[in-house]
Amino acid sequence: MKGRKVLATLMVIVLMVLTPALMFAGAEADADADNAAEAKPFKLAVIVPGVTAGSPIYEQLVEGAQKAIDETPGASMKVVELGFNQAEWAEKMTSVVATGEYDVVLSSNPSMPFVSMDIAGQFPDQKFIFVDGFIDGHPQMASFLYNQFEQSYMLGHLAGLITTSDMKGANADLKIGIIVAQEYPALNKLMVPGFKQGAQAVNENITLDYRVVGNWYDANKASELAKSMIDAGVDAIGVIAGGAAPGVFKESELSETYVLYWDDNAYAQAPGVIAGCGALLQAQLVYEVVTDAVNGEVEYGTGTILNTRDGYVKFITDDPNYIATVPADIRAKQQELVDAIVSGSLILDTPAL
Ligand code: RBF
Repeated sequence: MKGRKVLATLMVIVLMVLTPALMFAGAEADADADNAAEAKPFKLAVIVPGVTAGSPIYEQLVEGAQKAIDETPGASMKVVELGFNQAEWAEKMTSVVATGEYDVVLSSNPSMPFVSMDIAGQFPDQKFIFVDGFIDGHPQMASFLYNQFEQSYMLGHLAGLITTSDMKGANADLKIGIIVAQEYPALNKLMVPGFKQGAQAVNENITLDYRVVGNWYDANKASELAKSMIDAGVDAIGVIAGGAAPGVFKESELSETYVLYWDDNAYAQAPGVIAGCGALLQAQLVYEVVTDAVNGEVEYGTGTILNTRDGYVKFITDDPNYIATVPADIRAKQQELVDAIVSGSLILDTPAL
């Protein structure tokens, strides 16, 4: 009996000693699993809502993401082009998210937070980052919107300077134009008003001829629209039309009129015709934000607006084609405006979307 009691006591002691150790071992195993999950290589899905080639804003999206991924050992990314049929975008995006493979889904344009809203509801663990778009307060989403009013105002200001000038091809009519691929809130509330107000800051009697292509690829249609505007007296045309833009370059070249271009340095695509380029530092922004995502430093639930003062929105004044195309006195006036916006002495807030 006594021996049994000792044995039982010993067993209790052994259990008391071992149990916490076993529990601890279990906890350690869990921690290992967590570490393994943390160590799992970062995977990014880059969703291009359209086609990459011909749209600098998308080319920069892919470039910036690739740079960040290349710098991260083991990380990888997949680029998925959604194509030009916007009715298919949500379905194509869903099939990417449904794989559950991607730590972050990255996309670019103002419609994408809304295209993704239901998908985010169905997949509550999926994180999304949107550039060139705005959504605030959604816990799965972080967004970055450029101050497109500023970019458009700077381009419109140069269009105003051109149409009131005696530059070759500029006529006495105070008419400028804008050719856009499609209408969307950021275009109607930020870009078109910015372009018009920039021009009217030069001369308040300037009028804006506004035309819509209907898609992001039809260069022939864009060319026809440009011709009809130019025939009506327009001598400076802004173009926001992705792959359709070269149609406007061609028509303006034939008629010796001028083009203003958004998003990137495109002067060399039509020297002497493209008189002004805005730029968004999308590759830089995407590089930074993907690097943050890899390091778990993105603040989801936030919407950030980036201004010219922050260095992410620009008007390009140092390109040789700009200097060759636009006379020095006009460049000086344009520089004054750009400097005022960069320094903050002229504040052009983004109107609400
Ligand atoms: N910009 C492009 O350059 N290429 C495109 O294919 C393109 N597709 C767009 C589709 C939608 C639904 C929206 C709302 C915008 C699109 N944009 C595109 C415009 C882009 O977001 C941005 O506003 C302009 O490039 C001017 O910076």
